Amino acid sequence: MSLLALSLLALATAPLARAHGGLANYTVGDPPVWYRGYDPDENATEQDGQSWMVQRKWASIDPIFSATDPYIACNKPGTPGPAYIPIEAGQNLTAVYWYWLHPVGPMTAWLAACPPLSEGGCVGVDVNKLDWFKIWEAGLIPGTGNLAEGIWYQKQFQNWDGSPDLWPVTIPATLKAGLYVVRHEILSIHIENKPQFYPECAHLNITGPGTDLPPSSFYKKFPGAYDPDDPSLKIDIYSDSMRKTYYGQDHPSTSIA
Ligand SMILES: [Cu+2]
Repeated sequence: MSLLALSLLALATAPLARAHGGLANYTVGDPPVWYRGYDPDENATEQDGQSWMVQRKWASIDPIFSATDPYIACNKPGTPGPAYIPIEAGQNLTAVYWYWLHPVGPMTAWLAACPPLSEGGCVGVDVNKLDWFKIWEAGLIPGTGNLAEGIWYQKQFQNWDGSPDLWPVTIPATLKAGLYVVRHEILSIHIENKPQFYPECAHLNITGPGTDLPPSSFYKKFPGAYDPDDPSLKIDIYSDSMRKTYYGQDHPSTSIA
């Protein structure tokens, strides 16, 4: 690892004793309505099975290191709560992180349709069998520099003034109404050849007049969406060749706007 990499790591980890981070809350609308997520640092018995729980349980802030790990879908253990965030197609769903440390790697947001409530809704689904489609992505911000020294969205969305880090994603305006699992993923690639996946999932009740779903060619499984040998996962961004180029990840955006 280069000196630059080491100094970036030191910068990123020095201010906080706790490492990593995660998706703590969601907001909808303006003024925002807040929805509490799961908090691995809080007492599990006060959260498990609670009627208000919209997020799938993630018991640890630690990353998932393998693209083939079944928990890459909705983190571990990924058990569902019974509640849904109500949101209209075309509105923003904002993911709230109380802090985020890592600076480099892409961020993506995905949806997967669930059966109707009468058939179990999103509570009854196997998240490894869902058809996921990507609705949002951001990586290195164009014009800010190369992989190592440029500014990634993952770094740009951080606030170090005590305010939360906000990640707004628009629900596609013409999306078919119904129940969905939303999956936010931060992929951190600051460590050579050791990608870190940070996924969290929640349940949405999306309303609106839309009827669209993307064509099935956009659907991906988790695991399955990523090839562990993909050069964008097995990567040393601090290497000399990577300072100049980047192999983009092969997971295309959906066609619905
Ligand atoms: Cu971390």
